[in-house]
Amino acid sequence: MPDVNSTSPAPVFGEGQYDAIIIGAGFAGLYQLHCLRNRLGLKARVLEAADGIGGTWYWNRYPGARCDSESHSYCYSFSDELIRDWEWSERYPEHPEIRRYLDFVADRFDLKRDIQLGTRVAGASFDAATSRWTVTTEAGETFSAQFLITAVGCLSSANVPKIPGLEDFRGDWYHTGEWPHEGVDFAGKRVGQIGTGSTGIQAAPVIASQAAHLTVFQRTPNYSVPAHNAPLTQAFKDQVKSGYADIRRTMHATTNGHPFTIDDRSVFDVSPEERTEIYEKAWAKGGLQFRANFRDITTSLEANATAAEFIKDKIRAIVKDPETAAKLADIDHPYAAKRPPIDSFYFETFNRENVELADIRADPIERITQTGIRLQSGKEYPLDILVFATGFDAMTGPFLRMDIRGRDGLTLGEAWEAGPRTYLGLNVKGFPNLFTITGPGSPSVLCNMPVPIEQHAEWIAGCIAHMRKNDIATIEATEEATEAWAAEVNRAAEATLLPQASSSWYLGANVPGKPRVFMPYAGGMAKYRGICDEVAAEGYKGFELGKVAAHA
Ligand code: NA7
Repeated sequence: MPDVNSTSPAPVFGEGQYDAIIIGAGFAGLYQLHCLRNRLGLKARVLEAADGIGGTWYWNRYPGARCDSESHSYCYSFSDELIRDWEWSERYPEHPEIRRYLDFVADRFDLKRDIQLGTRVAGASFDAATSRWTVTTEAGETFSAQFLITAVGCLSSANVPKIPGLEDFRGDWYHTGEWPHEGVDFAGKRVGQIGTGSTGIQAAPVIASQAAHLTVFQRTPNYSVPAHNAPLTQAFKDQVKSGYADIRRTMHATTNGHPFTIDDRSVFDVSPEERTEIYEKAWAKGGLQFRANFRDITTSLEANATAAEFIKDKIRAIVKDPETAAKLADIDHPYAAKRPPIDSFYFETFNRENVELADIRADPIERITQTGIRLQSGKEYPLDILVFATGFDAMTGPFLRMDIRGRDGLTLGEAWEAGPRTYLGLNVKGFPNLFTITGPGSPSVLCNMPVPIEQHAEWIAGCIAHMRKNDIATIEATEEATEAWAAEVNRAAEATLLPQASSSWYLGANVPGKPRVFMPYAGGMAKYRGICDEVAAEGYKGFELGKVAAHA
């Protein structure tokens, strides 16, 4: 890792003048502020649209919202003191506990005084004459900074599909990613939930337990493996604290940044009986580890089919009504080619008297009416509440809703017209001194998020330290490096089954009109970290470094 401790004298500032503006106060923004201010001594400010810190966990408060990564790995790993002093209560942390954790971190490192809440960034433009960014907020405030760092998250721009008639609906409707803080009272209500991704699969069992009736509108059936969430035992908590160095090492050495390794065996190295036994054990254990039982589940269709069939059999065994079971198990993509959900009694929920599955792939929604949803067949579902668990304009959405302009007024929207183009998912050609934490083209969403976030924040801090030390004013990806990285991102995706899920948000396919480009880097976190380190060690190869005085 580059040295983040070397500093050069900080420049003198006027009002609104900063070394760095960081957009977003989730996991990424908080740690980036810590790296830049507490370690490098820079003047940095975080601008956050929400009225509280927490990023995705500030917004996602829907029933059942919890992380799919295990709590002992869904946290910062840079500080042994944090590991020592924080205690998670459950195997998978629920949203309020994650917010409490981030609050604890922010207080521990005295971050809040440099975080400006309730401040939505409207746009930013780069001035080549001064090598600085001017950042404007929706309220009309202006900030100037040498570096602009986006910590905007990958899944923060809610996707409410344009289904005709929503404006006529007389009931209440909500998107899971913008859930009211006071909660929603489902008691006695007829609820319709559109969407069966990770969110819908978490929400449905909880909504069903509270509402009079729930209809789940399913377009694409999905795999899910039990989470087996439970309170953590004291023995486990002690083991995590005493063995954290090993856990961190594993998270840094694995493809997905999780605290478990992928078995080196092929599906076909074992007999069918032994394989079933392995899958049964994995099912009983639960969690995202299911796909790590064999090395080829995510790369070979034949290998994948064995896991897929196992899960489909489980669905058919759990769900009592054969017709509903058939609809739930009629899955059209390889297991884990879309983000694999984990659940707490999702399939069991369809055995409840008050739950119904509507197959909107067979019979699509025609429109939303004043009183509910009408399908093309004419079938009507009367509803009091409509829940959109319809996901996000992933990865590029949070960027493109801001007006970001680089050299010569080039907008990010223009630069990404045919899909996002970045170098390492860290910078965009034409946008000097813009750093994009977990940006498109980096491993990001394919990983346990704190791991890629820490790696990016540290790399960016190291890069800025290098620039300060060597009197470098600007850094910008070259066209050649951008082109080569796009080829590497494609190559890495093609080596997996990931591009084979045609409706996946990894491809931008969930948002009509969005360019279909496989966005995250699928080459693995450990490999990616090595590439970034090498780029830094070789004097930031692939970047053009400009020597113009930056902070006049
Ligand atoms: P996802 O995974 O994008 O799931 C969204 C769901 O909503 C999915 O089932 C979609 O079906 C469905 N959807 C989206 N638009 C429509 C329309 N127009 N009509 C019917 N159904 C629709 O989002 P999640 O919030 O569940 O998960 C996002 C990530 O957050 C998750 O992976 C974790 O990383 C955390 P489709 O598959 O497009 O047919």
